[in-house]
Amino acid sequence: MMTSSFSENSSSTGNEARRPVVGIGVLVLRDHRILLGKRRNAHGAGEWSPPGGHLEFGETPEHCALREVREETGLTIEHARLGGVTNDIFPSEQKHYVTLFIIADCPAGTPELLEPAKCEGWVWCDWAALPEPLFLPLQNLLQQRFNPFTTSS
Ligand code: IPR
Ligand code: MG
Repeated sequence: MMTSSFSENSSSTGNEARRPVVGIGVLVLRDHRILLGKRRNAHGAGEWSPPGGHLEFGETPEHCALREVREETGLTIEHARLGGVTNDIFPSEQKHYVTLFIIADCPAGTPELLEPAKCEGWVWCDWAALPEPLFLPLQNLLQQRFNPFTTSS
């Protein structure tokens, strides 16, 4: 049975204008840590999220990951590879994302806060002790028991 978190039936007419969009979340790995920042001024404000953003028309997920991490942190990622996929519905914001998680390595460099209107700051977080609250796409990924450190590529 098809279910929807939105009040209207998702099969009704008029939903073409509010189809899900593709988000790219980037799991930037260094040692046994990932890079997270606390979101601000958007859905998930106050929640810890990896860098990432919207897949642009004609762009590959891997290139989007490289671009978003550069734009948001100044870091250059390496060996970008596809990780998990989540279906993320934000009923109160009327947003629906399908998020592709890209795993990437980043052996060097200090993250800079290049979009301070969108993030409070970047922190390397131990995968075994992630901060809370986590942004919904990352929560959903963890529910799948996904582990970027044990995923082969
Ligand atoms: P922008 O384009 O503002 O960076 O988008 P976003 O950070 O709201 O995109 C969210 C994608 C997630 C999974 C990091
Ligand atoms: Mg972003």
